[in-house]
Amino acid sequence: MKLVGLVILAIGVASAQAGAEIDVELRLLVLDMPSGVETTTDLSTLPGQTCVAAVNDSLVLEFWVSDVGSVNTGILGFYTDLTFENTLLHADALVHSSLFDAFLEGEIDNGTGRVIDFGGIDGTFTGYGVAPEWAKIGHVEMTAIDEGVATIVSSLGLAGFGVVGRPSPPVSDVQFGVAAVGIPFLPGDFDQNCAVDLDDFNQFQSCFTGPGGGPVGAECAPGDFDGDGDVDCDDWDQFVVAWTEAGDPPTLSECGAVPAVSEWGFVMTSLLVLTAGTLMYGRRRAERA
Ligand SMILES: [Ca+2]
Ligand SMILES: [Ca+2]
Ligand SMILES: [Ca+2]
Ligand SMILES: [Ca+2]
Repeated sequence: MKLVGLVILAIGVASAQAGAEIDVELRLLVLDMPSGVETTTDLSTLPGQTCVAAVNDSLVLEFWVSDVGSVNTGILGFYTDLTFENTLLHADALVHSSLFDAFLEGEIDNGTGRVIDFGGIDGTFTGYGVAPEWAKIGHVEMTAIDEGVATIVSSLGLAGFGVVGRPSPPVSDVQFGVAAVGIPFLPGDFDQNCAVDLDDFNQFQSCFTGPGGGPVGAECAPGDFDGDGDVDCDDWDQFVVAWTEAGDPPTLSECGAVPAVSEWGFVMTSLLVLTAGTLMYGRRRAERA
């Protein structure tokens, strides 16, 4: 069965010159429970999407594909591999959608933190997911097993992918999805809305303790990026990196502005001049003595 899938879809993994645009896209969605639909034109409207789970919570990872870009004929089939942190997540079951219902494949390996070749082919050979439509390949039922930030990364499975009525584009034209789950929270995201924005900045500021000023309560735990019990400028450095909005976060007065490169250049030059001056002064004193 797998061989047939390979024959049909092998062209999808054939190497070809890289195209300029994304032709096929795979998205990973983390939800509290299965969305209950298999096609949609707006993934953001699916209910129950989340980026956090408590230890022992079950969650669902859905796989959605769409034939996007300028040439869109529909997805005939798709097989994907996943990697995830097996110390944080446990994959329990694979559930295929009813769209890609032929040549079903998929295997869970919790020992290495992988889902292998999960997917199928549309048995009617008509295809699904011509943009703006998205079509669901299926979902993985998972359990959060320990605290941390789990990252789930998808790539192309052995059986590849196929599109309707044209050669499959090169895999370099496929955009693969990633997802993150904070167990029980994502650092920096105090209000658990899956973004690190101005509301979170305000909370970071009010949680600020300075070095060694903790311990911090649960409401301030998302601000303690390095887990050393305080919320200080070391944590601020990581908050700036975690910022998800356009531009930079506001300046945090306690940590000062990060000097621009040109200012750093001035600071370093000043230090060099001072150091050189001190050395010369010291040498002259030594010569006089
Ligand atoms: Ca396309
Ligand atoms: Ca937030
Ligand atoms: Ca600290
Ligand atoms: Ca800290």
